[in-house]
Amino acid sequence: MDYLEYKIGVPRLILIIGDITKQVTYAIVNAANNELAPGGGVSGAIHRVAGPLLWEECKKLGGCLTGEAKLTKGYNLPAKFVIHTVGPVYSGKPKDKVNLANAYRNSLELALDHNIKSVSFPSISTGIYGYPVKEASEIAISTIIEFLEEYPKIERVRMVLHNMEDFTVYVSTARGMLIKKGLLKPETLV
Ligand code: AR6
Repeated sequence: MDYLEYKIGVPRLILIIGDITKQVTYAIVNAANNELAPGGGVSGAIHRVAGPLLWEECKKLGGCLTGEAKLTKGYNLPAKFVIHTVGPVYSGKPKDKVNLANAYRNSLELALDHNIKSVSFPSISTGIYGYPVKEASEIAISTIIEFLEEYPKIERVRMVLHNMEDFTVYVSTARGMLIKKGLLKPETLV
């Protein structure tokens, strides 16, 4: 199984194994750096598919602070917009959690402000920035669920995991949290 969908009231939280550059949602989120320069990982892949005009637009934005988010067009991507956010470089300090939660929340707020109804996230900070996947999944999933409960105008949030290992971790975190909140009955688990 490489796709799971959970209802958070009316909105859906979707966990999927895949490539963020192929997602057909209004916006995809880029795990960017403070300069919003192409870089490697997800960011490199997004810039490659979007084409050089994405970097041209990014250059004009004056960078992005850790935990904040900025919007550009999607150019040659299937997504209409890219939300660029910068996760923390993992240090093991309490501020990592705050910065990672801010990256998810500010991305969703930007989507809401622009009437963007569907968003795909990669697993921010868990690649080059070294954030342990289990810890990061708890922050990602709890922030997304809380946001969707508060703002059901966003219809779909997709977490796009790059491999089965990360997907399994995110599924286990999401199930645990949804059961605790009474949003998923243990006997309906898949
Ligand atoms: N689709 C979905 N997920 C992907 C893809 C893809 N095409 N490619 C990689 N991943 P990373 P970070 C996963 O390193 O840790 C860049 O150079 C990957 O397996 O892209 O936030 C930026 O410019 C991992 O699980 O982001 C920054 O300098 C996750 O995406 C720095 O890396 C995030 O990995 C940001 O590091």
